[in-house]
Amino acid sequence: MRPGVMGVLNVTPDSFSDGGRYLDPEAALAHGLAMARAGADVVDVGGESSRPGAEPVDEAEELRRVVPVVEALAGHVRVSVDTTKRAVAEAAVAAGATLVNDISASLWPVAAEAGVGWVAMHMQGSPRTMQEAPAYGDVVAEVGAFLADRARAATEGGVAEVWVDPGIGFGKTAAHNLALLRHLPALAAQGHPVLVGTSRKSFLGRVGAPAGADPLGVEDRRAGSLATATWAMLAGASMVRVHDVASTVEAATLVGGTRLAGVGA
Ligand code: HH2
Repeated sequence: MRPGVMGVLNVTPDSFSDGGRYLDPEAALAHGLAMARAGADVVDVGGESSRPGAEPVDEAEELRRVVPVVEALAGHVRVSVDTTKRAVAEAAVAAGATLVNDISASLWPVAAEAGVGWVAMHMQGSPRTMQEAPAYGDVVAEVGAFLADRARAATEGGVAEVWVDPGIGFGKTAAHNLALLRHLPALAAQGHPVLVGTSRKSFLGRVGAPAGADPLGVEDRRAGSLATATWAMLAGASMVRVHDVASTVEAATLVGGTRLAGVGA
């Protein structure tokens, strides 16, 4: 079986890569359906940007952005809601979302009560300040221990489907991100399915630029996005969160094929 692909649908004016493009519900629905047609297994609907420096959005506004889009998409594809607010998670689940994608790693009680899945993501600090001075003793060990603890709490609390996500770019330097990618097999070995999101993130622009050149802009990070998504899938991620669904589905299919290669051949 191939790894899963989660398509990003930001219903926001300020997301770092697609901000403003899908704020109109009709445009959001059309893009969500297009990602489903391109093979997305999940469409992740978010109404609050979590890019570095982002300002929080109030609850009423986030509900207004997210709920109609979740409702319209839910009959067509599995929908997750990308939120840190309990009320938004509850409303999105009531509207048909079956996965709570939680960058605060705190909303498992919503998932337990509703009988839906939950993603616990690691973040150091909060989006407003997280990239000012990220620091760890051992990033791989600390992120792994945090996620194991959160996953245990959720499992004991009755959540049947628990995902863990190292939170690439969330309070992490480029070196931290690369270390987490390199050591994904250890995270996968903890026993919960792993979700990874590298798509178009700024470390790709810094690491992927030619020596001495300026960092690559968002639109020039597609190759790095696909390379790191493929790396993550080969290293044990069960799903990757991406903006460019079609190319990633193709890569996921190839990764799935290599897993079967030699079996009965
Ligand atoms: N990254 C972003 C948002 N949500 N959720 C999970 N589980 N993992 C991630 O890596 C992750 C996430 C940031 O990317 P994006 O949604 O494209 O941008 P913004 O936060 O500016 O809306």
